[in-house]
Amino acid sequence: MANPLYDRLFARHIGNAKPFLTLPDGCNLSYDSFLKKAAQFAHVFTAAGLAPGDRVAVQVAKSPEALAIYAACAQAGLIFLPLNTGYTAAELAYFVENSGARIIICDASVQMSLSPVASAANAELQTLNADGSGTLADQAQNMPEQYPTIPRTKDDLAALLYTSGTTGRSKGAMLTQRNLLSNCLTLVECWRFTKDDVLLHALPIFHTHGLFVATNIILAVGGRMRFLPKFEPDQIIAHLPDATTMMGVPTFYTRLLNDPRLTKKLTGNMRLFISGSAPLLTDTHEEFKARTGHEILERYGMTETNMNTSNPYNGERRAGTVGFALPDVELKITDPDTGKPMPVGEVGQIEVRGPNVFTGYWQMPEKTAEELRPSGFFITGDLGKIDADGYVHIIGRGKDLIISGGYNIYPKEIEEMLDAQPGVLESAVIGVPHPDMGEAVLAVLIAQKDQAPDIPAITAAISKSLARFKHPRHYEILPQLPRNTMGKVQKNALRDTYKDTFP
Ligand code: MCA
Ligand code: AMP
Repeated sequence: MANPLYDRLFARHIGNAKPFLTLPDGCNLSYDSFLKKAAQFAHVFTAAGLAPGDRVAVQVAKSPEALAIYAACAQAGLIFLPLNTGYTAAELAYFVENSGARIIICDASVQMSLSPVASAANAELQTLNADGSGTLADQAQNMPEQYPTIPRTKDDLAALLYTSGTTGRSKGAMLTQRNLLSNCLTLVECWRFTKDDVLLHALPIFHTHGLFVATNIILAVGGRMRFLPKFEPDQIIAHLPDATTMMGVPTFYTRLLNDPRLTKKLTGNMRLFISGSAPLLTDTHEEFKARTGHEILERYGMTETNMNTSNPYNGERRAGTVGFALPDVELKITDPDTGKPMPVGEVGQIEVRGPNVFTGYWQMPEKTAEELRPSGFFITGDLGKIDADGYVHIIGRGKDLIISGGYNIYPKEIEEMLDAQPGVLESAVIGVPHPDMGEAVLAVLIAQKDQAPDIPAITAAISKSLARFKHPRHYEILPQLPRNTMGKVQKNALRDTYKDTFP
């Protein structure tokens, strides 16, 4: 019986002593050892009564064990649900409740605060710390190192990844085995990955970028990853000479450019730098080329779709564009009002269709119907155009989204929290240019009559429920918000007024 995802990405490495991960201390973890750990975790899940299709919510630091939970879920037919380590207990409660997760795996330091969340959802709570210790490891150590892989089809769900919504709460994007496998095999071809590649991995593994794009590709070819806990320039500089490829958000590249140690010589062993998750400025592309001789390859993707487009491996990597639709992805630009295709060169909404496109939002048929057409085209919410040479340009976002350092932040969630604070009548949250993060969160507050909002008190209050990366980095207090004749807040006007806040 088959399990396409596990068979293609993992099973073929059983017994392989080749290093899969090189850890910060320089030690290697072989494919075989990694897969044995995953099999032991799969046994723990089965022993806890989890059945195929159950959700496994994971909020843990980046570690080989954290990645092994993904492998364990694939092998046991469970749905992997990774969560940003920055989320507060209040944020987590929603994901657990909405997904109906049967088990939550967290760091021991947050066990107490998540205990009520787990109890309320009737979910089991296990711990896994950054060093691999914790209750999960304790239970796993006496388990067998082989696990009878659970049969699955390509249409079965492999992962549930939450993505914020313009209105309302986050939505769980349902990703099938087909979605993950098809995209990873396409990218292997497009980006010419082989078993000889060493990928410098400094991204988090709770998002598509670091998890599926980077990891699945390396698993598919049997390559190696230099697995770093986070992006830290000294570490990147130290390991670039040993690596052949790196994937990063634009902040990685701007930070590296700020370091005089970034040279042609340092990057001489590298064959490919890839950027995505947020727009890479043309200046960054050009400066990087001048300093290293490498043209960063920019691509475009989403949680719901994995990767949609890429600049070419051979051929012109055109700065300021995200290249061409991938071979098995159809991409069109449509009129937001009519849904009809726009002429070449004109801006409209980007729609995509292909085996990479998710099957819908978890238990949200109405939201799914709003964004996924019966024809299979997904309305991305991004605005773009295709130029005369076929390159896709992302021009803006139809959705009210801020992307800071590659993390997506939806203003609505922050505005609702600010509006509820003492002294605040209403608020508007926008993204403004930021030299390090690309965009930063700025909040405009309107005070209630004869009151002055207390910013430190507001910051303290929202800290309890909102992840740190979503916090406004700057506040402005205005007498009123700019509105159009329909009464809608003119965020463009605010973005323009405050565009130079972070020079
Ligand atoms: C950390 N902080 C942030 C961010 N990251 N604030 C806003 N936006 C962020 N992205 C906060 C910290 O809590 C800290 O708060 C302060 O900023 C400075 O932290 P610093 O040490 O400078 O940050 P860092 O740890 O170096 O992280 C910055 C980073 C990181 C390297 C850019 O955020 C990162 O690795 N981002 C990648 C995200 C990613 O993988 N995105 C892919 C999702 P305090 O003020 O308290 O000190 S999108 C996706 O998957 C789609 C499919 C796609 O297309 O790829
Ligand atoms: P997420 O929902 O976290 O998967 O983020 C997906 C969004 O990130 C897309 O809808 C785009 O708005 C943005 N994005 C991803 N890659 C790029 C890119 N290369 N250039 C501009 N925006 C991008």
